[in-house]
Amino acid sequence: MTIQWKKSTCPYCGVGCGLMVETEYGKIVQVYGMNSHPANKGDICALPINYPPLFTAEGRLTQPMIRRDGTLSPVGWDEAVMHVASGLNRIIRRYGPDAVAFYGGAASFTEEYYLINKLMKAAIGTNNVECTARLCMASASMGFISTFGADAPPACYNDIEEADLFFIAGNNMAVSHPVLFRRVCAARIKNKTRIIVVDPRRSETACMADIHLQIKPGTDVALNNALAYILVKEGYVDETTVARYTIGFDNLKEVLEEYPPARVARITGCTETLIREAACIIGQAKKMLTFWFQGYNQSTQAVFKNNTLHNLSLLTNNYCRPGAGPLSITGEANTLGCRWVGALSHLLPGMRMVSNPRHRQEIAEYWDVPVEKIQATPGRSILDIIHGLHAGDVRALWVVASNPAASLPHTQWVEEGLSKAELLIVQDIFHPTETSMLADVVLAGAQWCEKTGTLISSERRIELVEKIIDPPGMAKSDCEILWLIARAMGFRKEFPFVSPDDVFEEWKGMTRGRMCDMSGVSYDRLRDRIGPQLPCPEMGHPGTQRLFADLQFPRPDGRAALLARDYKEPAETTTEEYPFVLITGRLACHFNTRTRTSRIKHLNDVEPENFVEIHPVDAKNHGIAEGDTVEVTSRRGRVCGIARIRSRLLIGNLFMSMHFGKASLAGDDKLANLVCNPVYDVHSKQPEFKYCAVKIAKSVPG
Ligand SMILES: Nc1nc2c(c(=O)[nH]1)N[C@H]1C(S)=C(S)[C@@H](COP(=O)(O)OP(=O)(O)OC[C@H]3O[C@@H](n4cnc5c(=O)[nH]c(N)nc54)[C@H](O)[C@@H]3O)O[C@H]1N2
Ligand SMILES: Nc1nc2c(c(=O)[nH]1)N[C@H]1C(S)=C(S)[C@@H](COP(=O)(O)OP(=O)(O)OC[C@H]3O[C@@H](n4cnc5c(=O)[nH]c(N)nc54)[C@H](O)[C@@H]3O)O[C@H]1N2
Ligand code: SF4
Ligand SMILES: [Mo]
Repeated sequence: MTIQWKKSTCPYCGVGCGLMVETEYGKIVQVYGMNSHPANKGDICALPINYPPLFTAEGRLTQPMIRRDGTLSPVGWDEAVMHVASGLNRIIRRYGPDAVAFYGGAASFTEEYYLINKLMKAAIGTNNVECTARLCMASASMGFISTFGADAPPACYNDIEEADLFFIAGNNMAVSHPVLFRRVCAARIKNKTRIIVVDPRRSETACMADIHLQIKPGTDVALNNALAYILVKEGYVDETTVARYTIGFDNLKEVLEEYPPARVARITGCTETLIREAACIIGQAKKMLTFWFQGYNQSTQAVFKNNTLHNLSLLTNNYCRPGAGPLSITGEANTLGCRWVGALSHLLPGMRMVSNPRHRQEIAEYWDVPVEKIQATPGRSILDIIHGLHAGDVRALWVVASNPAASLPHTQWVEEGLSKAELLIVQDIFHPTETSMLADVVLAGAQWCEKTGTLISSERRIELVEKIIDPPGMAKSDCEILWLIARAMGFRKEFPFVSPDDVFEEWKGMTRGRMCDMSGVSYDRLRDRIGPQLPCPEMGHPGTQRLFADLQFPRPDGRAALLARDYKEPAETTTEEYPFVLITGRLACHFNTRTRTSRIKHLNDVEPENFVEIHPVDAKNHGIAEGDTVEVTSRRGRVCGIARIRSRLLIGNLFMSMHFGKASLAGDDKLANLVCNPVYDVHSKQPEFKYCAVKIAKSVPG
């Protein structure tokens, strides 16, 4: 047959849209939305529909490379694998296991992270395993754990059509999750579902809102507390019902006294009337569905923002019923799978924690290693890995499917750290990327449709993504590269795998009886069929649509915690010298660091260069006209962009996209992270990408 169709799942964002991939004479020619998929029902956005050029795009890695005399030169796999394995072993022998670290992207398959966890946390004996979930979902994860007792997103997409109110905070879903946003918009028209948006910009999403609370950046905790204050004072809280499934109400009430709407109006810059109106809509709603994202997660108050949002759902009994609850959408395709397989330095596979002795024991038994081999303290978070590289405590870093030189804050500091590594291994599908340019070894991976593995979407749905075509040249699947290196390091017995299916079967055993139970899942079950929502404990089990429907939470007393959280200002405040707040975020036509979307003409032509959004009043005061090149400078660096004068911003705020790095011909001064602040929320270790103090000036040519 010359033309064939194969089911797949989108490799970009965490909505997990079902796709159909068409091959003609063995080449991928088209990608469509899958009509029968429950997430997207045939819909698709601009990113995957434009994927096919990427299979033959310029810069595609087809074989490994090793740096010699300053230059990266092509080598065979045997040499590359031996070089990496002996380099890692040498560093471990000389400096101990914690001198090596791993960092990966959260679009990688769960199987890939299972292998890396086993290699690092059991075979080598370090917990230095991190992934981009740290930049993306670590705060949502800690928010769930502190309020409900487990990192278990309870709601599902079908709640969208059931809800009568959407509360969307710091989530520009019109841009970042367009397919889901179209379901939100359809529900708004069909069911008259109301929408409250909280965002310092009048974002594409805010344009659809009944109420837009255009708060000053970073003030969400104060706002959520004021909303809770009004709900309590105006009698919208049924205290007897709430007391049945929560703890902490009295303490919360006491702290809320500090947040009367008049005070919070001053903190947030929103009027008291608007805050009261929003609170009344929440109080009257029967089914409120909440969405939140990087406007919450990427801040030094991130976990508190999450907690105070969950307070609103719990106080109004908007929990675990169809249409009501927190619907936490993830960023990259497998960010939930990454969390559940333990791809962060404080986690172990199957929703376990390194600090929990019982969890360590269970994992050690399963992996047949002495329990002492698994360290009892969390490894370094990614920013702490960069600190470690600077200090010489971390000597080797292995990066797979991520581009930290472009995506971490304070680029110069990150690049200097990466350059200090004795061994920097970068496993990507393209070269050069900002990170691969600094590598000692570059490993050529296979991409989407060229390899097989599983992803878990934001509504806990597991899907199999299968290999449809061969990778180009000598490129290999990430799983194969991982097990080849593990075996070459001496761990043959622990890594006997020959296919991703073998890896899945071993990993699946670790989920038995856990909230991510996938005992009822196999590659055969997933092949050509829609995957179930987890947990799915038995083969015949249909999967689980919603969690905690019985209002029993996995906390010691079975009740969710209403947490009293105080508002604090972001880490860096504006000064006379740095009077502006810079917000960074996303565009519809680019994905993250643009290694892929910059290679797709259709997408790149829409936004070929970075820009700086500025309010008309600020532009006038600084003599800036539309289209001028402007410089944005923080205490750490300087970035340039084309001025876009937009009244959708608040006066004193600027917005830049995060996407434009150095390797993409955009120029080496266009990357927003050159100026961003490398500080994090102490509870989640997620960086504050959404707030830094800057100044602005028109560029003077020459
Ligand atoms: N097209 C496209 N889609 C993507 C991606 C992409 O790169 N391109 N990336 C994917 C990934 S990895 C992720 S994590 C998601 C991210 O998806 P989103 O979080 O929706 O995207 P962002 O643009 O980073 O930020 C969202 C909003 O937060 C607002 N914000 C900033 N500060 C604050 C604040 O203090 N409070 C509040 N309430 N809001 C604030 C910003 O103004 C912005 O509108 O998108 C995913 N989808
Ligand atoms: N200023 C600012 N910075 C941010 C953010 C922000 O809002 N503002 N958001 C943060 C967030 S939420 C995220 S998730 C991160 C994302 O940060 P990154 O993960 O660093 O960004 P990506 O561009 O998604 O990088 C993915 C890399 O994997 C490669 N790749 C793709 N598929 C494969 C594969 O199958 N195998 C291999 N081996 N490689 C592959 C791509 O070529 C690319 O180099 O950025 C963060 N940085
Ligand atoms: S919304 Fe997300 S998962 Fe769906 S097609 Fe677009 S990028 Fe892919
Ligand atoms: Mo993300």
